[in-house]
Amino acid sequence: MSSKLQRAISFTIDAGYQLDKQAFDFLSTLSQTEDPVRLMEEVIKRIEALPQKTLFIQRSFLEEILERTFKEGKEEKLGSLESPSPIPRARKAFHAYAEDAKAEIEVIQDPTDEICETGSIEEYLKCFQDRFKRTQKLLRRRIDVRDATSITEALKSSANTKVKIICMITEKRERKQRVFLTVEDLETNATVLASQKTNEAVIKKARMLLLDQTVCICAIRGRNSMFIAEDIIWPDIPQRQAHKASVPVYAALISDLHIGSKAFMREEFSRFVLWLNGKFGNEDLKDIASHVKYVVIAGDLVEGIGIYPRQIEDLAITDIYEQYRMVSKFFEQIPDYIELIIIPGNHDVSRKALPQPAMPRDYVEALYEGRQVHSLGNPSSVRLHEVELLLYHGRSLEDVIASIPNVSFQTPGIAMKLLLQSRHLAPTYGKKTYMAPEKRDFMIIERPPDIFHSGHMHVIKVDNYRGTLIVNSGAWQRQTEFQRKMGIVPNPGIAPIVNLQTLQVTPIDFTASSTQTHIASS
Ligand code: D5M
Ligand code: ZN
Ligand code: FE
Repeated sequence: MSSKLQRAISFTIDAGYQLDKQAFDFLSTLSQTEDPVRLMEEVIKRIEALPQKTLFIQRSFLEEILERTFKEGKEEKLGSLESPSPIPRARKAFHAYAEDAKAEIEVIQDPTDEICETGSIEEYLKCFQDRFKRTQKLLRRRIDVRDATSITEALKSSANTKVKIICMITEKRERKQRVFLTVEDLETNATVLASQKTNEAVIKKARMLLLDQTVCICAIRGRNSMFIAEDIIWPDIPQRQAHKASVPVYAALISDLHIGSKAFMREEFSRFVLWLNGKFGNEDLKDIASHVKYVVIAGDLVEGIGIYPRQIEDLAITDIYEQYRMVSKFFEQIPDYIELIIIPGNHDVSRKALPQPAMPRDYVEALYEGRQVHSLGNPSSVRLHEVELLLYHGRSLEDVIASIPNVSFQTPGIAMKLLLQSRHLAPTYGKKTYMAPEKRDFMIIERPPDIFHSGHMHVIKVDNYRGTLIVNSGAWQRQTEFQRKMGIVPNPGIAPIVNLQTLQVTPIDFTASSTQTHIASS
């Protein structure tokens, strides 16, 4: 790209606008004979004077300004025809490797068409029973759990003998370096004591327990119906080699756009979209862009309306349909050869309770107008080439943070690791995470994923746990007043890009202008 054209584009973006495809091509051609910077300065000046500002500048608008400027004779000419800037040296044209690579997408699990809850007590019971039975199965695959018995069996054993029980944690209380647990299986319940005096390691483990999760407890049979914990075993995921793609295709993993919010980072997100088009960033970054075959969005596409009290004051777009129309405008700008995969978050139009079905086509038509989108439920599993991704927005991470010591908004990786260990995406019922009872518990992590992708925290984090790549994909929304009050410090505007052939992650920081765009440290 000629440096003048680059400057014209940077100027446009920094002013908060974006050129649509045709306008960009027009400016590109024009820049070989005219001064694109001066044209854009004039264009922005005119837009700023308009009562209704637009985000996307169209070709017709550029043509009109160009024409009018001549006719009105205010400017003699933009640039000079006598000395055309030389046609840019045959710079390396942007050739997208990903354009030639065939997409390989297979949806492994999507709750959308299986949701049938009516909300009766029986259904809650069925859902919890399903959770218990299936988690028990996962636990029993472990050699160290195979000899576990039911609570009833363990209660029959005499005092001071060793027992192992598989149980759900229904209560957890800590007092004077002792954690008291109430546990349950399908038949009965019991009390388990983890005491620092008898076992230093086990009390640490007990503190990591999430309510309503199913684990195996190794204990000594005490008096009454009490057990003294010696060890706690989570179902966990086995250590393994992740699957990798056989070709160098990349996936951009993002989330939490919050389009419609005053704090939506329009410029930064525009840069991201331009980068996907090979029209932003240095040669190294363009090389990465040329391999991007998938853009995966883990929820909160829009800011929504009525999500929290007085949210209206924070909205730039107050109509939900308009919010999705704006999303669609951005989607249209993503090259057609890139496959777009989306799931809803807690700000999107879908029911609030988990599992969430895909955003409904009849309700948010605008979202699906512009281009093809693979729209799935939350959570979903999808295979891209050989690589299995678990996509989950991440609402329950808040519950994990609230109940486990030393886990915070700044450490979403640790919270995600705990969910993998629990083999469940939202163990705790009745806190921040709403859950709808389904006969089948869709939140169980049945298969250990190669990539576990969540958002919601607005803090980018890349981690690895037992062969699973953990990515929390940050956000495209500046810190809101609500988040400031909550002490949440987001680091938005950075997109983690995964090479599916190596599972290496490159976080690209779009918060700086073109020349300074760089690979962020994560
Ligand atoms: O969530 C954005 C961030 O704000 C994320 O870090 C969770 C946090 N958050 C959101 N709602 C709440 C409530 N009600 N309490 C505490 N923390 C919260 P987002 O879903 O994008 O708004
Ligand atoms: Zn969000
Ligand atoms: Fe969210």
